[in-house]
Amino acid sequence: MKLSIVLSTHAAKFQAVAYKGDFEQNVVKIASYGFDGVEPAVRDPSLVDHDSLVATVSKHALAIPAIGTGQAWGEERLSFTDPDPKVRQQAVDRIASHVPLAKKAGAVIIIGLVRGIIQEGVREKQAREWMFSSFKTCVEIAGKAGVRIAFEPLNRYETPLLNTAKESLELIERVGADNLGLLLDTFHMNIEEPSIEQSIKICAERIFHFHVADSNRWYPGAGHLDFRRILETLFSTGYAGFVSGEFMAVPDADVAAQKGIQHLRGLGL
Ligand code: LER
Ligand code: MN
Repeated sequence: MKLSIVLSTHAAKFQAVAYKGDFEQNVVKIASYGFDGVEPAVRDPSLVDHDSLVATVSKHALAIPAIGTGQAWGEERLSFTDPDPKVRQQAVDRIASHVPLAKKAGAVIIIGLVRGIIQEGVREKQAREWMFSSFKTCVEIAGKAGVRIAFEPLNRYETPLLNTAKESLELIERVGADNLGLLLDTFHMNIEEPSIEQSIKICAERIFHFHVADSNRWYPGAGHLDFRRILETLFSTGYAGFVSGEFMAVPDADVAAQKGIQHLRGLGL
């Protein structure tokens, strides 16, 4: 099993980013714990030196399977569903600006929180239309560069828009592009899916990336999810990508990363 962990390139508010702060120092630790990759959370790619990010990660023999984009919502409130067309355009431009970095890194671009929420005074149908058209534009831009996008269903406490794997699959089918797939996250699935395993099976080859956290969003092994069953089901679909840790720094980032990898490697999958 190829394992990675989320690492922020900037200080971030989002609590489930285990690692924040000095990038290279964290990459060194992540490599020493036995991970095969890092998943950078990048708020704004124009503030990051692309060559040095990719070089720093490769220097420590790690891959970059995916790039997270949610800080653009978390820190700047950019989203596809903002009532202001300028903000919606900025959100699309921001995702488009990830394409060269993702191409250089060989990573998929994650679209999660940037879809936004249903803001006050906006009808749900309208929000869904804005979301769909922004989403389609991003997929087309990425597609031209041969970059894949992974859409992440999120639980109801973060957004009312697209909480389940099934609804997200329907969106993907409506867009109808080969470079668009799903990022499934066990934390969200534990809240929203009737059966985590069944949902993994229905998404099958559409799964482009996979996040793991336990039921309490601590490291795998700290809650009550059955990772053997979940990951056996994931691999039975033919999934050959990374399993990426996105969990809280509890009791701290280093202990969480080490305990998480110990639990997952211990499954012998
Ligand atoms: C991001 O991958 C995620 O899972 C979200 O919960 C971010 O808020
Ligand atoms: Mn996630």
